[in-house]
Amino acid sequence: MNKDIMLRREEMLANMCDERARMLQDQFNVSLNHVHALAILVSTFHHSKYPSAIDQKTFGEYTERTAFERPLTSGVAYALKVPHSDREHFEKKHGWTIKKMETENETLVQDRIPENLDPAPFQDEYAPVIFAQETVSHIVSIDMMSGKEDRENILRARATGKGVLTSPFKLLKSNHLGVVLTFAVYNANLPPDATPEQRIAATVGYLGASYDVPSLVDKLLHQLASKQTIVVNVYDTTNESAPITMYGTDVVDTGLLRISSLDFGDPLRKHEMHCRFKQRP
Ligand code: WA2
Repeated sequence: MNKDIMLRREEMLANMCDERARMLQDQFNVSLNHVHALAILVSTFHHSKYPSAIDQKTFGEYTERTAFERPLTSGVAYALKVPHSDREHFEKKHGWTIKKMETENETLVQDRIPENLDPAPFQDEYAPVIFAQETVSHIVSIDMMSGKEDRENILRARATGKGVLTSPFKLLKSNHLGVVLTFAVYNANLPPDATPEQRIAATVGYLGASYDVPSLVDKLLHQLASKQTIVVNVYDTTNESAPITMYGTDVVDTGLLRISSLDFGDPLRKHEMHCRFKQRP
């Protein structure tokens, strides 16, 4: 093929891929900022006001009405930090027991409603969801610390004060891989240089958002007229030797490959977008 045409093809693929990567990154960043603001909302109107100005109904309505501000998210929820010593009092007050997250035996577990889940076994502390957007109401009363990915996120979010992301994993009641973004909620306005110990001690809860990556990225890419031209894959490349596919199907080698970088704001996680033309020239 003509060298000039080859170069232009390469440039075209690079531009299309970079544009899509930037769109995805920007939309993620927009929703990250709004999830952060929700964490401050809960701190202000639930923890710093007596009596609290937020209950499930208020939280459900507010998060549903502001869902347009959080592109790519499938739902937001708030989990409370409950030490074991407070468990009995907490369960009496809410009229339900803290439930264990069950991920094994998917088909059966997927259909279970919270009332039928097993109580969480003894732990030093729990993170039961007390408020949820309608779209993720199935996680209310579940101890988020009983799920591996959610637990790691909670521990890292509260020690750092930053928004943190999980590796891709299968979300509850979803057939897709997704990720969870978590912000800790503190009972005081901590200085930016607070130590992890001070942060952990000041933690009162965790505001989280779930991202059903395949359906949400699909929606985003459909807004652009490129579906017929290029194939897009998104990977979690945190472990360079074992990338995890977050979006897209098996790769067919059609010659050119463009890798655009993606930054979702969590320095511990690395992501990439890979683009190819659908057809060989
Ligand atoms: N949200 C929705 N679906 C899930 C999930 C989750 N976590 N985990 C597994 N499936 C309340 O970080 C605190 C949300 C966890 C926040």
